[in-house]
Amino acid sequence: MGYRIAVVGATGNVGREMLDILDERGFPADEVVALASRRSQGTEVSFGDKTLKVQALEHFDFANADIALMSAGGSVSLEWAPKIAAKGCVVIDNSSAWRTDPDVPLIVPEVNADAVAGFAKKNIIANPNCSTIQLVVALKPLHERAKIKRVVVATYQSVSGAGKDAMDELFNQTRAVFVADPIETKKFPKRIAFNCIPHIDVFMEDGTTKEEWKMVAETKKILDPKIKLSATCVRVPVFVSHSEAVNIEFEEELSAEEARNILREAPGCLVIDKHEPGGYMTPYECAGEDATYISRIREDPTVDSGLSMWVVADNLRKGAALNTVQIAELLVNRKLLENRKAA
Ligand code: 11C
Repeated sequence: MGYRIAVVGATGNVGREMLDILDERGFPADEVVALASRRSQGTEVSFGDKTLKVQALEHFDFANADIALMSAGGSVSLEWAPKIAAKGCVVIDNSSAWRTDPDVPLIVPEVNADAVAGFAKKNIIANPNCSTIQLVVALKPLHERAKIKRVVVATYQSVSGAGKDAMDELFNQTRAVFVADPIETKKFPKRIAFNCIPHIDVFMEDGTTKEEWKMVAETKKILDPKIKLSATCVRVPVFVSHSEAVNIEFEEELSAEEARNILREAPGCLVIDKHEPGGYMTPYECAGEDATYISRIREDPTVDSGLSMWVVADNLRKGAALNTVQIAELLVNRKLLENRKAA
């Protein structure tokens, strides 16, 4: 039997990727419905070699769907996820709205697949933040071998993480620089073209940003609450793919060579680590790819057991849409949808 899938937020960056990935991976769907706000009703989106007409979220009866893949922002999700779940449709939500709810599992299939069964309490599963997903995919196999004590990470996040308008802003500002037009700033607090902005999401009381807070809270929930993590999140003038410079301190000894071998075998990871010019992954090359790429793996001699590395992934795919579809595949492969009830 095939499943009925609703993609909520189908006209956004991530919604479109969800449709592509459902098609590419041959997800066992009898029917895929594209939903968005009333404003987008009637817009066409591609699904493989077909075109889907976008329907209004408000008019769709979710009793007719098994899974809703949602990427429509936190406030839409807070309002709609419980309503959808109450119809017996399982919501896999890409926003930050449900991630810290103790009754909602926060899942990266390569890391904590078994926790998915907890979805039954609310019929909602949360997809982590993009910068967290690629980090925990790379950390998990190393944590299993040598127990991570502390992580210090600096991110280099692409503008697609802030949506389509943000991508247009980078494009328009870059063009304006070349033709000497005035630079317009709307989405970002400062010019992003030929610049870096050390600020993603809102500021917290302690001077960190919410993006940094999310990396801490989500890593603890997904991987291990004992891991200490300090993050600095930076927006860079790259269209797609987030990069991270990661420094890790372990309880047990772990050489760079062993870490490289562990990561080579780890699910979802691809090691590109030649110690020569160009022997590493960059975000530009990573766009459109599914793996989490790990490069520049080296020992940190300033602590008893430490490693530094460079981690890159496509934030719209592994950081969002692909991870969401992988969670849906988990539900199907583990036959978890069969006996579900309305939440
Ligand atoms: C960014 N990581 O790059 C953000 C986008 O909590 O899901 C995703 C925000 C989130 O701006």
